[in-house]
Amino acid sequence: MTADRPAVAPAVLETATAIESMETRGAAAIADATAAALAAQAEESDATTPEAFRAELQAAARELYETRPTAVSLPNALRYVFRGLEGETVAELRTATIDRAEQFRGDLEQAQDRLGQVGANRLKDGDVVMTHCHSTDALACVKAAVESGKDLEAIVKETRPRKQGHITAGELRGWDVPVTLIVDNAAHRYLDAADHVLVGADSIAADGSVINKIGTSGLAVSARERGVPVVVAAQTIKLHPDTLTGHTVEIERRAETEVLSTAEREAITDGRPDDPGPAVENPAFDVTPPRHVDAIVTEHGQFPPESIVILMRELFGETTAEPWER
Ligand code: RI2
Repeated sequence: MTADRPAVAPAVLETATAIESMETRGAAAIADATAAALAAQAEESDATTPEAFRAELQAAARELYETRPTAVSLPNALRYVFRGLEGETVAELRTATIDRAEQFRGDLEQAQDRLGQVGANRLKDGDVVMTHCHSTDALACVKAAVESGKDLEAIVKETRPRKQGHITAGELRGWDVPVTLIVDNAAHRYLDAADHVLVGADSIAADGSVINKIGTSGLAVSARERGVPVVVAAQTIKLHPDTLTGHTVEIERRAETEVLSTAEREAITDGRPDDPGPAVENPAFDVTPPRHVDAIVTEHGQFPPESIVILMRELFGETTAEPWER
C-alpha cells in the first residue's frame, strides 16, 4: 500500500468487474456481492492501524460504488456495513465488517422470502402474470404462490437489448410454470390475457416513482390503459434515501453495441466511407411515475407508491451522507 492509495483486495476488484460487466446483475444480487466484497476486503487487509483499515475499506467501497449508478441497493449495502463499523483495533474492525456483511446478506435473503409471501397473496389460482426483465424479488412472489399450491401462468417479455426475459423464462420453467415468451413490442397486445404486471425495481424514489429496466414505464402505461394492475416487488434496500432531499436517480447508459453490433452497423452504412451510421441511445432504466403503479410490495408489506416515503423516512432518516460516512 502507498500512503495516498489504500490497497484494495483482488476479490473487491473482481466483484466490481463482475457488476460492471453485468455478470453479477439484478439489484439484490449486486447488494449481496457488494457486502461479500467488503467482507473479503476486511479478511484480506494487512493494515496495521485502524485508520489504514478504514481507508482501505473506504477505497474498496468507492471501487464498488462506481460500477453501476442506478441500483441503490449497492450504496445501501455499503451504508449498512459502514454503519456498524465499531471498533478500536484492526482486529475489532475486521470482525465488525465481516459480521455486519454477513448479517446484511442474511437479512437480504429473509427479506426476499417475506416479500415473496406478501406478493403471493395478490396472486390467485389460475392467474396470468406478465413480467419484464429478470427480477428475483418479482419471482419470489411467483415462487411463493406456486409453492402454496396456486397454478399460475406467465407471459414473459424478452426485454431487449440483453434479453434477461430468458433468465426469467428459465426460472419459471424450473418451477413448472407455463411460459409464453413475447417480444417487447407485443406486450400491449398480450395484456388482455394478463391479470397482473409484476416487475422488480432498481431504485424507488421518495415520490413513489419506480426506476426499473427500460421499457417498464411503457408497459405500465399500457397496463393502466387496459386495466391490468401493475405490481412492483422491491425489498426496502431499493428505496433511494437521497431522493428524500431532492436528488434524482442517475440513469445508467450502456454501450451502443448492446443495441447495434459492429456488423449490424456496417450493414446499415453499406460501405459508405463517410457515413458513421446511426447514433444509438441505450439507457438501461426508465422512470415509472407513481400514478401508473398500483402497489409496491416489500418485506414490510404492501404500499401504495405515494406512501412509500413514510417507510423510507422510518428506515433511512434524512441522510444525504456518502455511503461510507456515518
Ligand atoms: P432484483 C435488474 O436490473 C432489473 O431491472 C430488475 O427488475 C432489477 O434489477 C431488480 O432485480 P439489471 O441489473 O433485485 O438487470 O429483483 O440491469 O433481482
